Amino acid sequence: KDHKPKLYILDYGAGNVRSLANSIKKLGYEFEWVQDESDFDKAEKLIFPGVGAFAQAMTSLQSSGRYEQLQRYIKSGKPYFGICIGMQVLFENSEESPSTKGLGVVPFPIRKFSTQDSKGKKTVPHMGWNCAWRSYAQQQEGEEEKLMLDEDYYFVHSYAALLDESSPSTSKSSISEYAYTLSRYGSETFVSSLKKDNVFACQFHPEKSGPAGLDLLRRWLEASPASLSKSTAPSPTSSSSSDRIWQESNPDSRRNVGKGLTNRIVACLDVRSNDAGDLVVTKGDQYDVREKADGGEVRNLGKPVELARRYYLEGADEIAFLNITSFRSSALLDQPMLDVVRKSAETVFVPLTIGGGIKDTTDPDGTKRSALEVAGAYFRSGADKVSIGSEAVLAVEALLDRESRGEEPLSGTTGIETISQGYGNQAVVVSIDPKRVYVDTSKPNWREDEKLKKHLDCLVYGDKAISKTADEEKGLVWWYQCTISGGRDVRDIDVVQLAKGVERLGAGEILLNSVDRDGSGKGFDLDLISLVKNAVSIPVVSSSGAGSADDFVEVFQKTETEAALAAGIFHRKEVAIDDVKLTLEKEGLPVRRCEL
Ligand code: 1PR
Repeated sequence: KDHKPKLYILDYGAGNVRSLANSIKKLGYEFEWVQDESDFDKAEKLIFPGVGAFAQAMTSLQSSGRYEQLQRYIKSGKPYFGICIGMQVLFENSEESPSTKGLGVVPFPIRKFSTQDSKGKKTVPHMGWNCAWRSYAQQQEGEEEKLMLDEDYYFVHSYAALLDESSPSTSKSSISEYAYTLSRYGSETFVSSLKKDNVFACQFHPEKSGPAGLDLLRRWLEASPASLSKSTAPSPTSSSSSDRIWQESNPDSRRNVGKGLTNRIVACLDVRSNDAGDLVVTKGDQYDVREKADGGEVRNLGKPVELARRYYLEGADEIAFLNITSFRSSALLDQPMLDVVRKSAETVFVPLTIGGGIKDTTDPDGTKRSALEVAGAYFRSGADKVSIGSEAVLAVEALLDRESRGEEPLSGTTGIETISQGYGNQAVVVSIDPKRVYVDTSKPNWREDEKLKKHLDCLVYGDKAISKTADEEKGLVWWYQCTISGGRDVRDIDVVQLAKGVERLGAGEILLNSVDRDGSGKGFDLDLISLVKNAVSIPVVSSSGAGSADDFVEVFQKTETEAALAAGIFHRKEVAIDDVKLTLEKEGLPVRRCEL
């Protein structure tokens, strides 16, 4: 009775599979990694946590001989659980790589999200917490059999099984036999999970979806192979009845089904060694982290792993660690920092970002380490994304320089490029530390100033020639200058140039700080955020200056930002994460609420 089916995980070496391993261990289950063909015979259940790109996944399955082995395993009727790319490989093909064939278990294509929506520009990748509508098949299940409940799950992907009623082969009814849940991003509807006989797969990451994701994994792990392999209830075929069934599936859900992507709240931990050499969470004002009195010690607001755990339990949608003095040493020798990520990933089941020192480095013994290697060490420790700061500024300067000389702008060698190629662009965040530079408008013809002209891009806001709330008459006009090394050095490049440049290099997200607002509690710099948000199509996390829950309402109502980050108010327990979410919810702004 107590026999636990032998569980195997298929890993092809891309990205963070440690989180899945941690989730399974946390749920009290053992597993083995698939090492050779015989493991497919021994496996009584199999999970394939695909990450990265479709073509890369398929090519690696083919070159290792796993393609046929996996196909045979699925045909054998034993339970299969695919995650993200592990779901997409089941499909016919993907727009991501039209010449690469999928496993063809689901006769349906994978396509790219549109970057335009009825509201205008739409951010791709679809990154964050979104809900799933239960399908007809799911409604036929008893409470015990259900794999998913009405919760939000964490998604990060640019391609999906998109429904398109204009073609019979991509309509809702053509997929209703397979679809377990549907989700919506903007005006597009896609299959967020599927279940057909022994195959279950989800587009989101259960191992990163907090208690809801752990619950899904637990239900699948607990279910007997026989019950998981039962043939699926027949689905309605007429599109009008399936429409009704999808939409009325959750009449009394408190989760406001159909609300779409939620506004993300990120807790940020700036980490550095204090004067005694211990790694502490610190917090500065305008990047100065030392106490003003008492001998000017580094402010100590707690221990990194403990604080990360606290924020997970309090409902943070993501956690970011910034190793703020990392540029002084080699990241790979920084074992305490790798240890912080490793230990945090054991108890934190939402996405973890790690920043600081992600660049090409040389160890004291002369060994060269590429940014890709450094990032790889963090991914293997449990990070989902790496954040690149100073190096991103230098990389964009070099890109603009090559472009101005008429050369190929993309060198293919920068950390942003190599890491996004190896692990997908969703894994690469660029952290920007801009500072306002005020312009002396008392000078006649200040707009003609040669140096300033270069930054006109930044000074242009919509149809105005200056920043939105800037007051030209009072001489309050500014642009945003980029800095490196934690705000210590300024560079001659503005924030819009940088944001556009890193998007071209392959960054998947921007973490937008403000040196002026950091630690001030004055609220987010809305001008800065709109400026950057309008310049790029990738998600922007707004950071610096949060002083109250209302500041979060303001940033989500007045800008198009996808996420808002705070540090000081959370560390000092001035505002709880759930209070921020409650306040947002009251204002009709969708958020993920979870009960632990
Ligand atoms: O340049 O790639 O090694 O990365 C270094 C990273 O460390 C960058 O992401 C940079 O932003 C960060 N950093 C460097 N020095 C500091 C510092 O504070 N002295 N911190 C620093 C950045 C800003 C946010 C902060 C928000 C919210 N701090 O991390 O959490 O401003 O704060 P608030 O809510 O209290 O206002 P590289």
